[in-house]
Amino acid sequence: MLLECVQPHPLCAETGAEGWLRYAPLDAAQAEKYNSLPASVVLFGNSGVLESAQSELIRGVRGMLGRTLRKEQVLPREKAIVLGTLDALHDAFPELREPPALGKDGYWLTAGRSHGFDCLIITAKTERGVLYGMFALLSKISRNESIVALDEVQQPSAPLRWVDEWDNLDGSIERGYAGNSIFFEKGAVRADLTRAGDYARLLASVGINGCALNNVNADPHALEAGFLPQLARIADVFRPWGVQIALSVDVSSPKLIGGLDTFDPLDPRVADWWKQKADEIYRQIPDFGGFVVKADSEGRAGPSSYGRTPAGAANVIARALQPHGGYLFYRAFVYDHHLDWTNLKNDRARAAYDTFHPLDGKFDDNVILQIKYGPIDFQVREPVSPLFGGLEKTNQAIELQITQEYTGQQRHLCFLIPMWKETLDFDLHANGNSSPVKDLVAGKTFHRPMGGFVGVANVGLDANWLGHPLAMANLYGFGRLAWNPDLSAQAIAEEWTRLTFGNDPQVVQTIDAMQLASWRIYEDYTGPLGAGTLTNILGPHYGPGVESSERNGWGMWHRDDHDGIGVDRTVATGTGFVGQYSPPVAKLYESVSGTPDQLLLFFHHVPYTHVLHSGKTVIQYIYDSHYEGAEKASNYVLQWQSLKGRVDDQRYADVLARLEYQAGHAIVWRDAVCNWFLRVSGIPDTKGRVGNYPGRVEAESMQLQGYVSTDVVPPEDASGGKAVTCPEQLQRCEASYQFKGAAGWYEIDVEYFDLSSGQSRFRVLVGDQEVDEWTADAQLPGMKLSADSSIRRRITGLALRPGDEIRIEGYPDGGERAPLDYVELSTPGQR
Ligand code: GCW
Repeated sequence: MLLECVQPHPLCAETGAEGWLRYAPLDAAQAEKYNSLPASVVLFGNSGVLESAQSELIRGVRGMLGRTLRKEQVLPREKAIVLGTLDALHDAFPELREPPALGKDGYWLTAGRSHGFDCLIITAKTERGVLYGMFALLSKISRNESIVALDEVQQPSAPLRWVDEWDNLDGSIERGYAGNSIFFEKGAVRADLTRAGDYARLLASVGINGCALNNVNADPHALEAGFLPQLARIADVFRPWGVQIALSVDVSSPKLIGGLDTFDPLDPRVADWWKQKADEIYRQIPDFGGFVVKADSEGRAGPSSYGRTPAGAANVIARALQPHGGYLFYRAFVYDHHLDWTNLKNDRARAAYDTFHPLDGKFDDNVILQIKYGPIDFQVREPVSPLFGGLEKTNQAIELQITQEYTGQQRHLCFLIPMWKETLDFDLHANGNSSPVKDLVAGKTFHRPMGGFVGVANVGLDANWLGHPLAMANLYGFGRLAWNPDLSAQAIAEEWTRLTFGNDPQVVQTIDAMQLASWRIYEDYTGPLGAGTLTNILGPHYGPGVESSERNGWGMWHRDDHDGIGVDRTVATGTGFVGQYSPPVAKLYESVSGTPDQLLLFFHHVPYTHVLHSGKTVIQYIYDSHYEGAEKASNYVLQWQSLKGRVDDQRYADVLARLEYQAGHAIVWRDAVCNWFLRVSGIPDTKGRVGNYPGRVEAESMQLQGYVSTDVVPPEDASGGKAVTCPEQLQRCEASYQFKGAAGWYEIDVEYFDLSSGQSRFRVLVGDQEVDEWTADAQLPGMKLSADSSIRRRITGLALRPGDEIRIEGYPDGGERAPLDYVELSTPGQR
């Protein structure tokens, strides 16, 4: 049955385009709570932001309660909802006294009386605060909370709550996993900015107040005179939602596009160029937020070309922005990617602190150092960057990554809020006392005027913004944590699920449980114990690639060899990184016994036989965690299936398909990592699983017609190190074998490779009967046979008899030669 749906409803197909702002109708019992909601809304003021607040309130109430609030110009002789700043409301409600806790961007939901009637007042010091208060009220209704006798003041923890988008002007997105840019295409700003406006609305609803539009690997053309009016169009659709736009800039722009023969930050002509450029921008975008700079990093130009410091580069640009109230975010992600890996004292983790700590106090007041949460690069587990604790006289912001670059690229479920919470709550003892990261970045610890949160979001044109329907919880959660880092991960998950899927308790409990467990599960089947990254860093940063982070200059090493694994970062015998922490923290990490198991291999090189706090050896932990993680990942499928009929069919099917894929890919990860460490360490799995796959038949060992055996590099990316491929000149190949097990019902997993260079077709036959056929058209990264492109097809409910021939036919297409890895048989419930 296909329901025609005007509004979200449990049975209607939903694309996810509304995100958490669906305003789905509440059922009668839930709606009853709001029977006494006033019928009128009065707006005091007439700015774009206030008008957004009013129209959004009307839209939300209409959606959830089926009533259209009456817009009144003046206070009516009946109850009303009132929207306006405290200043604007002063004459009508002289009794309202500004609550002491209320600051910029905060809001106050309260009650007042006018003409003897009760009013529900949404007020703030700023118009943006009124907008935020309105969204908070709608959120309460959507989550079916009471709004009786409201008297609530909420104040964001930090002034700067920004997202960065890594969009390129050609429309592609660096590390974006949900389609092309909502801002740019073919070197220009898109003609249709509807999605950009919708995005600003989503951002505003969680209190985000700034957005840098383009990739930090910045294209200087964004600053050219002809481009600025186009950017102004984006600012126009963002402005009604109180979100300032900003740009990433290349520090060499004065030379690249400015006609100067230098970009030396200390050259007065360079200073003048930046000043003229800033003035030009502000003439067209008066509320422009500022610039983001990535310099001297990963091949980007930087002040080092002239022997200048990052402070020199930052200040010259910041001074151009300062008269207009703009900010300069200077990224602390500065490191040498040509490090000598043979020198055991070299350590990329040291780079940010070594570079920026000596410059503390040298940055202007409108400069913010933007620091990734960990010292390496957005890994599934890193210790907190010591730089947060190393800046007393410099503004700082934490950079978190919403787009799941190293955490499954939105094909895997990975709710990042629990990880971010651990980071934000971590006490760096920077002031000799207590200084959790959340206070440092908000400027509270050292009384800095500015600071905050930056999330790299990378939403795209896909209808649901981030690809995986459950990944939007990370964007939502980022905004909520930036507003209030004291919220628990559980509370955030629950809010998001209720807003996104409704208030059915079974739906809420199931999705929350999946989300809350997902980071640890992802860590378990990918890279546990803080072992740097085991991800393919020389490829798409997606599947396993244990070797890829070793023996090269990128410095994301884990230093595994026959005897042990981990990077010695101690002061006593290692790289000295531990010494960048304050003494109480350094003391913890300096010793193996003080270091928590989850970070052991980040700080110490230990033998595989080292016994963890948990009582397991390192090697057995690696095996066990991968098996347990993969098993839990496959359980998501069952958990999700319990919700059939309780969430709309479209999102149900979309999530299910991704979870089924994830369950298969978790096994690819498990096998690759376990086999690697079995080979390197020579120590077998005490449970006998690694290297033994009952029911698995390698394609290369089947009877092949046309197919040829192909080595896969690195070998752990394919079962047995090999696959079969159908050679260039053939249009059809076959791999077959005889089933020798007992008669019964079976499931078959066919593991194959789906490359971006073609769309092969596969048929599976038992005897002469076709039991399945499909086209390999998944969107996976990778042009070659690898763990990045490995994927499985599960065929269930097969009655097999001894002697049956199982045959797989592959029909290659283009560069994709119908590549097959193995088939694995199991009885239902056996896995
Ligand atoms: O993690 C790395 C990414 C790069 C990115 C860089 C950065 C924009 O792989 O794609 O470049 O971080 O944060 O600058």
